[in-house]
Amino acid sequence: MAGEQGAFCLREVLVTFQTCVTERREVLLGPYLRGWRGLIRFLNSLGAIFSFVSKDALAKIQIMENYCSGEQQEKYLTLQSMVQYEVANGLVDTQKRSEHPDSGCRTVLRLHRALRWLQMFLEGLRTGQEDSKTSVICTDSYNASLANYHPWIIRKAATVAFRALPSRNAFLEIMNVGTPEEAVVMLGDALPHICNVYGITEELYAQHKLLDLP
Ligand code: 1PW
Repeated sequence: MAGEQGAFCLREVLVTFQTCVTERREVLLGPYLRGWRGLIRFLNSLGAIFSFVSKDALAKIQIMENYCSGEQQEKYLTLQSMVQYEVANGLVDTQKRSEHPDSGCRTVLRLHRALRWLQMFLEGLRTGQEDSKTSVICTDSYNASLANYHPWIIRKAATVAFRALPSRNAFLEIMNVGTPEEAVVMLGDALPHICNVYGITEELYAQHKLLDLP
C-alpha cells in the first residue's frame, strides 16, 4: 500500500479510490482520505514548489480525519451519512462561514473540486502526445475546473508553480508503475474509478444543494 514507507506508486493510490465505493454506491470516507494522502505524496514528489498547493489539501484531509476518529465517528463513515447528519443537525453554514466554518460538507467540497482538476490533468497526461507540455496540460485543466473557485492571487501562484512541472515522460516515470507506456495503460484503467467517485459526490451534493457552500 502507498503508506508512509516504501516506494510511491500511483497505481496503488488510484486503486484506493476504487475501494471507496460500496455496492450501494456510497463513498467510504476512510479510503477516500487515504487516497487523498497518496495524491499529496505524489504532489510533494514533484518538488517543494508544490507545497503551498498540498498544504491546504492536507489541512482539509486532517479536518476530515479528525471527524472520522472523533466522538461522532459513526456519522462520518460515508459521505452520504456525513451529509445526512450535518444537514439534519444544522451543522452546515450555507450563506456565509460563521458558526460552522469547517463543516465536513464544505471541507469535502474543496477536496471534491480539486479531485476534478486532478482527474482532468491525469486524463490530459494520458491522452497527450509524448512531447506535449505538462505545464500546459496542467494549466488548461486547472482553468477548466478549480480556478473558477480561486481568487486571482491563488490562480497566479498556481500558474507559476505549474511552470516547474517536469516533462510528460518524467511525470509518467514519477508515477512508478513501469515504462511511460505502462503508466498510460494504468491511467486508462484507474481514472474511471476517480471519475466514479467524483460523479457520485457531485450528484449527492447537487441533490442537497451543497455545491456552493461558502
Ligand atoms: C498535479 C496534481 C494536482 C493535485 C491537486 C491537489 C490539490 C490542489 C489544491 C490547490 C490549493 C491551492 C491553494 C489553496 C486554496 C484554498 O483557498 C482553496 N482550497 C482548495 C483545495 O481549492 C479553498 O479552500 P478555502 O479557502 O475555501 O478553505
